Amino acid sequence: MPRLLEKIDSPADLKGLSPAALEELAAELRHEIITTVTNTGGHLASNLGVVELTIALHRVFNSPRDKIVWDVGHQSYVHKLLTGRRHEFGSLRQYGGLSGFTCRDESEHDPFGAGHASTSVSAALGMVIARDLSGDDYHVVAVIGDGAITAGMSFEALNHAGHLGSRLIVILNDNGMSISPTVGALAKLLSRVRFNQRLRKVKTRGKKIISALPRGEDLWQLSQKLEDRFKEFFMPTPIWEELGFTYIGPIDGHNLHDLETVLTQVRNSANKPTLLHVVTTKGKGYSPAESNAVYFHGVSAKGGGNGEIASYSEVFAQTMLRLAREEPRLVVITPAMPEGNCLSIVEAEFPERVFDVGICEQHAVTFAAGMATQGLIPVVAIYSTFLQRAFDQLIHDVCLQNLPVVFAIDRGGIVGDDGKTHQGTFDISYLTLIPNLVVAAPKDENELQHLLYTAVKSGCPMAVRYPRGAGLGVTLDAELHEIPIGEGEVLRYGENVAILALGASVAPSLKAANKLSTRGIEATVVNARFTRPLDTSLINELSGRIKRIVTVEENVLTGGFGSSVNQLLHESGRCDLQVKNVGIPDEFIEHGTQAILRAKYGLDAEGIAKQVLELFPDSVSEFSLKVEGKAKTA
Ligand SMILES: Cc1ncc(C[n+]2csc(CCOP(=O)(O)OP(=O)(O)O)c2C)c(N)n1
Repeated sequence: MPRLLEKIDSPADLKGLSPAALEELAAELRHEIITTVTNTGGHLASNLGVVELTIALHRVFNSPRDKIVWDVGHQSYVHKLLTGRRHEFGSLRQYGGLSGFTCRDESEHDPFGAGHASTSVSAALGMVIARDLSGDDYHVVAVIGDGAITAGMSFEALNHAGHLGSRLIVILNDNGMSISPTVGALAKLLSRVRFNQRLRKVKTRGKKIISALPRGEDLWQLSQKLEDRFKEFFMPTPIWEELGFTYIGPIDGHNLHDLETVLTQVRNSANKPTLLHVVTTKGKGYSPAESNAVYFHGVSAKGGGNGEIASYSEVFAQTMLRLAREEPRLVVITPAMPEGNCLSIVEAEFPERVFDVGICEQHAVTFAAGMATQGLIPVVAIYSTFLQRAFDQLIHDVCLQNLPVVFAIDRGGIVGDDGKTHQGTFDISYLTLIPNLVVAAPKDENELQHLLYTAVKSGCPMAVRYPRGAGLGVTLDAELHEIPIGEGEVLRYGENVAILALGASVAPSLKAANKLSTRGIEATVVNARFTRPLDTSLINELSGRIKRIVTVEENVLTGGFGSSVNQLLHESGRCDLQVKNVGIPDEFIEHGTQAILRAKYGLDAEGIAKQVLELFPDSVSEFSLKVEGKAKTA
């Protein structure tokens, strides 16, 4: 029998379905998501938790006229399946396929693109004001999780929305989880509501009142009645109401009938900011994900990863554990990413020295700065893309005061399947311009541990940036040692060209040099290690003897490592050189595997060799023929 899903080409096709058909559709959606995402990789548990909520939203509201703004966008797969993208769903997160997040270019049903958390209420409020100024009357609904709502930006937006008093609907999708259990006082408050037995009784009585209401009764009056009657039980109400919102809930996010009833009421009667508290189960309907929502928050693509070789994140965590044993002042801070940073081993031994601060990157950095003023040695474990959020905190709170905070920057460079919103291709640029900050990138996982050790010992602000994924499989030294700050190393000698490579680009540059050697071109390869300060004496010495210089980095060329080298060469008056900068062009990088993207941007060995060869015009055509020939036989 054909699936119901086959007939859903737009949200309009949902409207005539019976309750039984909707239940059937919910099951089909879950099945589709489980089978696809276990293959493509992606955010599994979060999507399974919002199946009924998404169906109800699309039945009650009229997208794209009404705007549904998904926070983060990682839970938008059901929305994608219901808004005309089901045929392409198998291409989720694949190169050239659907994005794993909401994306304005992808569909008119995605009024706001996302990937980073906690933007939905601000964006939705902006739409509300645009609507009101233009005299229109569509609805704007922000859907935000209990993790994302803890961020400062969400509170700034809620505060402003309450102040403006305009008609905005915020749905709090409360599953008690961020990636790990949500942290903080608000999370505690919400969990009291979810689990308070007395409140459950109140909910049952409240439901009876709702069903007894005459049709069309004003929702505001309804919530007043409930509030008057059971005020002492509605613990979270004061918070939202003090912020200027009408609070409704909590309601069961897997009961389609209740969801539709309440959403319809909200749609018809809300005339000010309204927060609807919906309780869902992360991973709903797939028992492995329900029982381990942390593990199933994001699953890897089939065949992805290299289980044998330790990842950079694992080596980071092992090093932290080792250093924490020796150095009692060391503390580690993570903004809601303890799993991604593999911090469980450190937390298990030093629970009082690992701080998950929630999705609060700005707070994480200034919190660390405060710790450093009192003699602690804070290590902020953070993804490159999320540190962008805390740029001013880096400058104003850490570097301006020259405080010894260590930044362990994971997922630097091309990250792959998460795409445009998550590529770590800007950090070298935004870090290099900050006075006092040392910026380093290891050539492999062994050097990572030494650079982390160096950073902890350094007594100054220092960032160590490393890539996503498995290391190179090199042996990890038993003893840690400091690496002199600002010192690069020459890994290979050759007189025709000097390749100065940073971090993850060192290994492919060495391979490229070997390829070039077969063409009679001998390259010096330098592991730059530091992009701030640069190894000026080494670069000046090399540029004095070698007339062709190539820089390689997985970062945008603007303001990157190559740009710093150019500046140095310019300042040193080396205008007689041929210089080429290899890196990311001035654009946002799509999703796709790291291998595909590195090949596309010429950052693998083949691509680097090809670009170096452009400095040797006489050899180019012969070399390209060779590369093409290889590709054909491969
Ligand atoms: C600024 C930022 N920091 C961290 C993340 C990584 N991240 C993606 S989803 C997520 C958890 C979101 O939790 P919640 O909002 O409760 O949604 P749920 O997955 O539980 O439905 C986190 C921390 C991010 N996307 N953006």
